[in-house]
Amino acid sequence: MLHRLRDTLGLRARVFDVAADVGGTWYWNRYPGARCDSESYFYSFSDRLSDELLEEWTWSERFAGQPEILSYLQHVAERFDLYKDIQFETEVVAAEYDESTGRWTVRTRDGNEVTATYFITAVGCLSTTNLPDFPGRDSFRGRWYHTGLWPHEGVDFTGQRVAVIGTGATGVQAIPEIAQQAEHVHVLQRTPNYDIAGGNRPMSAEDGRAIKDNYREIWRTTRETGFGFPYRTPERTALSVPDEERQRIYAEAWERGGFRLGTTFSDLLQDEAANETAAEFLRARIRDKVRDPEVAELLSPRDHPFFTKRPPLENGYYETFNRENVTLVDVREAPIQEITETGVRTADAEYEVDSIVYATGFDAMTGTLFKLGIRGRRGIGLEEKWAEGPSSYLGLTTHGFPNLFMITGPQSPSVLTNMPVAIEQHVDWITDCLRHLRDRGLDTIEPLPEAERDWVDHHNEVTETTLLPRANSWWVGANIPGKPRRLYPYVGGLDVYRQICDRIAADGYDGFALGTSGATTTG
Ligand code: NA7
Repeated sequence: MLHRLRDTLGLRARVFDVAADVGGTWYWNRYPGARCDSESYFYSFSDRLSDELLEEWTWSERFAGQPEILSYLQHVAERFDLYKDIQFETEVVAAEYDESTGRWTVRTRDGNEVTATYFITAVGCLSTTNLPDFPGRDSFRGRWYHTGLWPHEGVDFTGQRVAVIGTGATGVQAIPEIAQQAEHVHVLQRTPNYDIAGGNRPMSAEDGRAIKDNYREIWRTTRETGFGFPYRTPERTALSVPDEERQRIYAEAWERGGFRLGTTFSDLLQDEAANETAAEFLRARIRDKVRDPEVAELLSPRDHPFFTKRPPLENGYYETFNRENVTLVDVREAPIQEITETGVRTADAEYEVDSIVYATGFDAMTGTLFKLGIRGRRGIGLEEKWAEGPSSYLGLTTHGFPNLFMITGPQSPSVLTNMPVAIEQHVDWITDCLRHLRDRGLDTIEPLPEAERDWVDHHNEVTETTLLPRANSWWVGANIPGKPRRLYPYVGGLDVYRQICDRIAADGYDGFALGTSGATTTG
């Protein structure tokens, strides 16, 4: 976005980041095993940014680890001379729209402020950590860590007894690594997930070359698919093929690794019976890998359909439970009651440990937006407007907050897709929009209330055609006490979404009021 604003549009732009360097998620999440669940070659900037960058950067693994992604992002920031316009270690604490001037005033924790015509949030979807408020949490005398705020110097668990709370995508990556060091690991699981085989491996020179030679086609496909992946979901439905054929299709997707399993049939997210065939395939893989049948059963999800919570990718996770030094603890049956000075007390036992790792996730999608202290017309706060849940136009803009753009905001496809493709789509759309305004001597854009209502209605209708509302996932805000239960990302598909956004732009920003700081017209 900075590159586009500054180098494409010639605008003056300033980026604020609370971190000390670029990287976002890949700056903060330095826990052992941190790795991307999208394949490296399409979890990166596309040919929209630079063919040269694609040619010169070579990924070492099929799924890149955190250090490599961070290096990549640092490389990009240097290559495009971005550092000079990014102000690090600077937390935005307020962003207020002044109706009399039509400008935003952004205040930072260190007491400085800047004013701007446009205010764009690029805060990621998973950047405010969720630390459950267990009684006694602060009394623990050992060390504790949240995976999303991991110490930069790393942590040595050698000889330690460790409790890991949480078995989402993060816990599933960290647990096998911690188990290799620690004397004993207690894995405190509330909900088992359908973990898919990751199939990570080094990238060979031939793999790398083949990908580079095919990049044009790869990126084109990512822009034409619902999940932003370079592979398409076939039209076939799960129950339209005989069981044997279905098993073969699942097994082949499983062998290839990654999210392909979720794109084997077109109706897995809509049809419960179809979904159950994939769910049972995955439960059988757990039984294959875990020696103790009781542990295997405890690791097998029964309470929610496949892919209604984000399935983690696993590389050795299930086998970890065959180790002598790893114990699975069911904290659904016997919930965590308190953190004591020496460990964790559940309803039926006490676990004495030296360290606690909270792999307990994030206040997703709205948590960080609310922390920015955004106020629009009449001083109304975004948090106040969204007290019952987000209301946006395209997940990009919201009425009452002129000239605010939210990259991968709630009600946009964002976390239900391959993020870089979703981010680039938003960045392109915002860039085109600002150019449109400038070319017409305009400088104000705000969605109309009725357009916003229609978008929210459409978002809700699409949501209801899927199984996603069934699960207590962070996608619906269920992980944060008191958070309105809504599907936060848009599930209509990035391809469909892109077409809608393009049509709105082509129609002169249909559903928006456009104007100058003095006056507005309806687009
Ligand atoms: P997730 O997916 O939100 O996982 C958090 C885990 O922590 C999950 O297993 C939760 O159980 C568990 N949790 C949270 N609060 C509690 C309490 N109070 N007691 C017991 N267990 C708890 O976060 P991740 O960091 O793993 O992944 C986030 C995303 O990052 C991931 O989806 C990818 O998109 C990348 P629950 O399932 O709620 O019962």
